This record gives sequence, structure tokens and C-alpha cells, in this order.
Amino acid sequence: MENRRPHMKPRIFSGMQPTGALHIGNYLGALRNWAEIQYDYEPIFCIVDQHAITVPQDPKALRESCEQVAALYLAAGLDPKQSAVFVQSQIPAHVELAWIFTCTVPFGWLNRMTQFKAKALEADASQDSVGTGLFLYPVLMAADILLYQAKAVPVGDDQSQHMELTRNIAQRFNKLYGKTFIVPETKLPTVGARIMGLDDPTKKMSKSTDSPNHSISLLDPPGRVKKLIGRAVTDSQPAVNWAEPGAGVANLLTIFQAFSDWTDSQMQSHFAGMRYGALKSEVSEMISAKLEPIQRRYNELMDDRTHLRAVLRDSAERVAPIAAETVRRAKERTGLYSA
Ligand code: AQP
Repeated sequence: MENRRPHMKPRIFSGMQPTGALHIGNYLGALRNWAEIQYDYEPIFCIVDQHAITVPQDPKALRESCEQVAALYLAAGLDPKQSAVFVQSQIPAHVELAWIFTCTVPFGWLNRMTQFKAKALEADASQDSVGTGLFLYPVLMAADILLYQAKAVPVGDDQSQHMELTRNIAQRFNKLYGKTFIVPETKLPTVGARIMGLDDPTKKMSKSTDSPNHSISLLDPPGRVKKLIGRAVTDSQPAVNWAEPGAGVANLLTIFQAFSDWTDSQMQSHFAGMRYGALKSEVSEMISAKLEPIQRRYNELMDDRTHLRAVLRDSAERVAPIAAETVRRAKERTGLYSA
């Protein structure tokens, strides 16, 4: 059976939306983890442009953003010889499988997704301008993952509910039509699974938030990083209260720890009691030091579009047969016609 590949490493799949510059939350929650684990798996990483169009996009900017995200994936350490890196719409099987799932997923399951509720509310309170695609987003996400029979999915903590739904969809399909899909596990990073907004540490850092002081892009120069961290919300205490840091301070410490890989005890002995001014300058220096090589490599990659496009094309060609085989089986199981 196609699912059993005894001599091969387990497959992983993950993706990001090309909805603007990736931020340090995307990096610490997902991308860095992908680069670290890629050699232990058979990795497939996607740029999910079909998810991006669930909200209005400028067509030219969207296409450009796909290549920018691809360059950031590679600049952050994905090795195209090891990891497949492609754009979702290069492989039509994603939407083909998503339709089959749409027809097997109860409406109530999608209605419970908190991210849809939050995003729909942001888009338009009347819901008249909220696209149906936004509601169906988790079904497409399930198709992305199950299409490649991925064993595990490295994501940030905000995707836990969508991952649970993906598992439920796989189990439901397998029960209705016979075992077809691997039920994937969620793989969270140990530190940095949920980076919070700098302006509001009760909300996760997000690409689509408009506030200018909310997030740090992977492409921000040191001066801007310093300014943003300088403006980050802390609390009324003067220095780090290690036992009970406020949410903003806890977020800054998490960002530092995730970038530095320091242990808890190193963190405590260095930061306990440190005044916020000193904390902020250490955090911004750490971020900029880690972003500098990524930015350098990113600029080189963006200057060689021929190479970048070849990586996307070769990767898509490499993984397309896996996707085609899964769709073939799903069609066979559900009785869809093919001559
Ligand atoms: N704040 C975060 N902390 C840790 N991980 C995060 N991720 C996103 N935000 C954080 C992880 O990044 C990956 C890519 O996510 P996505 O592009 O599919 O979109 P998202 O999760 O909806 O991320 P954004 O930044 O909030 O984008 P928009 O605003 O466009 O929706 C995922 O693995 C996610 O867990």
C-alpha cells in the first residue's frame, strides 16, 4: 500500500500564507523548526496562495509575495535538495481533494472554528463581504496535509484547532470509505509556539494586523527592530519580576529565549531583576543578530529569480505524483468517475 514506506523517513508537511512579510512569530513558531528538523524527515513545505485569497488580495502583490516567501523559506535554512518548496496552486490536486472533503465534513465542525469567527469579525461585522472560502479554509488545510499522507505537521500553537479538525476529517473519511489517509500529529516547538503582539501581548502576533507597532518582520533592519522593541508594551513594574512577569515582559523573554536557545536557568540568572530598558536593548540586539544572515541570504535569492523559480518548479514536479496518487485513491473510494 502507498502509505507504507518502511525504508523511508516519515513525511512532514507545512505551509504559510503569502499574505505579507513573515514575522518573527512565523519564524519561531514554524519556519525555524522546519529548517532544524528537515533532515530527519521527508519534508514538504508549501506557500499556500489559495488560502491567501480567502480574503481580498492584490493579484500582482500576491504573486510577488509567493516568491518572497519562497526566498524567506530558503534564507531561513530550508535546503531545496532535502525539502520540497512549492506554491499550492502549482498543484491542482489540493483543491480537488478539498472538494471531496467539503462534501464529507459536517457544517457544524467548521462553524466551531474560532479563527474563522475572529477573522470574519475583522473582515466585516455584517458578514456580507466575508467569502465562503474563509469558512472552508480548514477543509483546504486538511486537504493540503492529507494529500501528502504526512505523518506530522510542524506548526505554531494557533493551528492546534485546525490540526484537530484535520485529524477528524481523516478519521471520518477512513471510517466512511475505508482507510485512505494517515492521521497526522501536530508538532509544536518547545519555545516560541505562540509569540504575542508587541502592542498587545494578549493577541498572537499576526501578519494581517494593521497596527504599526504590532510585529517584527523578518526583513526589518536593526534600527526598526530597536524602535519596535522599544515601544513594546510592558507593565508598571520597573524591572523583570521573574516569578510573575507581566504578559508583555514574558513575551519579550520568550522571544529572546527562542532566538538564543538559552536554558531556563541561564535566562533566570541573566534577566531576573533586569530593568526594562536593558531587557529591551538585549532583546532587540539578539533579534537583529539572528535576522542579519537571513536577510543577507534573502537578498541574494531575490536577485536570482531564475534559480528561485526553478526550485519551485522542481519541487512541484517532485511532489505532484504523491498528490495525484492520493486523489486517485480518494476518487476511487468515493465513486468519482475516471476513465
Ligand atoms: N504569533 C505566532 N507565534 C508562533 N507561531 C505563529 N504562526 C503564526 N503566527 C504565530 C505560525 O506560522 C505559520 C504560518 O501561518 P500562516 O501564514 O498560515 O497564517 P497564520 O497562522 O494565520 O499567521 P498570521 O501571521 O497570523 O497570518 P495572517 O495574519 O495572514 O492570518 C503557522 O504554522 C502558524 O502556526
